[in-house]
Amino acid sequence: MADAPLVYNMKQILNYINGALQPPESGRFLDNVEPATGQIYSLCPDSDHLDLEAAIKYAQAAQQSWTNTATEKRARILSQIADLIDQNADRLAAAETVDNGKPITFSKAVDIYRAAANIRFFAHAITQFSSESHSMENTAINYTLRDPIGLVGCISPWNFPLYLFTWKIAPALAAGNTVIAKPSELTPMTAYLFSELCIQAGLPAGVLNIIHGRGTTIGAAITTHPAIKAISFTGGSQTGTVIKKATAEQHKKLSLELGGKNPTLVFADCDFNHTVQEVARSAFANQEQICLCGSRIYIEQSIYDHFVNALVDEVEKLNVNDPLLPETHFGALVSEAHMNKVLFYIKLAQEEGGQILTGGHQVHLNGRCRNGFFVEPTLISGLTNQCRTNQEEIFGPVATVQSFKNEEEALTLANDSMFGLACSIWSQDVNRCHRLAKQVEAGIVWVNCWLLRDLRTPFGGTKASGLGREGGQEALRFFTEPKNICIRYG
Ligand code: TXE
Repeated sequence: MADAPLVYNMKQILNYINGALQPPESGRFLDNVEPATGQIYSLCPDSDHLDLEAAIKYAQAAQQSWTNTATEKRARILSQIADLIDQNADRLAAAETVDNGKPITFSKAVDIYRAAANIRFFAHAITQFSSESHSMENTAINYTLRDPIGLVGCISPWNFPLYLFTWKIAPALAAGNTVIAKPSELTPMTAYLFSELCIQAGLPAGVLNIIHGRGTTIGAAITTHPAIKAISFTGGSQTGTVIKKATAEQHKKLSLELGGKNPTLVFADCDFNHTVQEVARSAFANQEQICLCGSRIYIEQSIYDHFVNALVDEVEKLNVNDPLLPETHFGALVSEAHMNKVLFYIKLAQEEGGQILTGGHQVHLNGRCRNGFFVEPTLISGLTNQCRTNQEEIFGPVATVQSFKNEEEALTLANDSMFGLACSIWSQDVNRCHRLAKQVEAGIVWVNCWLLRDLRTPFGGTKASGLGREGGQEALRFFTEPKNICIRYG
């Protein structure tokens, strides 16, 4: 086992308010546990309304000046922050792996790389952001203003801590809003390190305020505060419902990126070896703690046995180990509670009639990770589509396999879900792929690929998977208010 760097041993994470790092007013902190060891390694502020009121005061004081800052200057400051992320990539990746439990190679190649890319993308996109005019010949001219909303709230989850945090705050800041952001209390570290980079980059005080703490206390306070005009949230569908209800009477603008239970449709004419590898990756990347993971795998009957055997072999190559080791493919789950939730679903799947094809157990490592939260990647067959295992989001290393006879049955199985986030289709028949992609109930469809991302595209889902879209122009339009002005002449 690697002698892991003692990253921030018992470090007190601080809030970032009015351009300064400061403890919560209450002086209360939450224990922050390293998933790979099960040990408390740092302390997260347990912020409350006193911290929120202070942040709102300073954000409002900074609002006009930030809105009036030239777009190019806002873009330049954001680009400087992105450059600092790149310069600190190794330190941020190590911190992400310690805080979340994901493999260091994944933190570096995906999380931290994408955090810088998110900021750089919106620093450029805002300089290209335009609106429209509509001419009523010889009568009037209409033009649309898209001004920043003002003070907005961004609440992000633990599965991609810095990646999804920057995915929200970048368009919000680029569009000229001031922001109050709350990362997950399970993974606060990289947002804290990010605030140090914001200070270094010269982001004006009060423009971005990062308040750490529990979702049910400070998170709820942010979503319902009347001074905060819009909320961008990523997290569980249940929490999304709570936020919708809590803000209903305020008619607050909401962007909700929620859960998923995504189908993978594998046809007999797929590129077999490539599809086996990619379906295994889409099922178990990030310990399957990705809302886009393909956890319901449907395989055409004629290749079912052959494909399932090959898939089991592929999954069994995944090395479950200390996430700080470069050779590790599969790290720890984010918390003991989440590990127990996953183990509950594995037991439930067997009670529902499922057969474990591979995995199914908690992994007990030696050395520094002996008390870590590790579960084997688990593949289960023999379940119906209607069982809880196939209907509920587990968000952990559990995927199921089922067969289908034809395209119609594949589509019916895929759409038989309360969720509608993503889907992947594996077939060389281009007409079929277009036909199915059109009919599948999802916001994102990949054909012969998975998680291939163009940041300009709309990102989000339907049904219980969310409300609205992030990404590209969608994000900039969410964080601005359209106003049509009609001027009569002649
Ligand atoms: O999410 P929560 P959790 C799913 C996944 C997971 C489940 C619960 O199924 O098992 O959600 O995960 C803050 N008002 N996804 O518990 O609770 C919270 O502090 C305001 C899918 O981590 O939704 C955190 O910052 N904020 C998702 C954030 O919301 C509240 C990724 C997410 O926490 C709040 C993560 C409240 N009442 C989980 N309650 C995806 N789509 O990728 C909590 N929070």
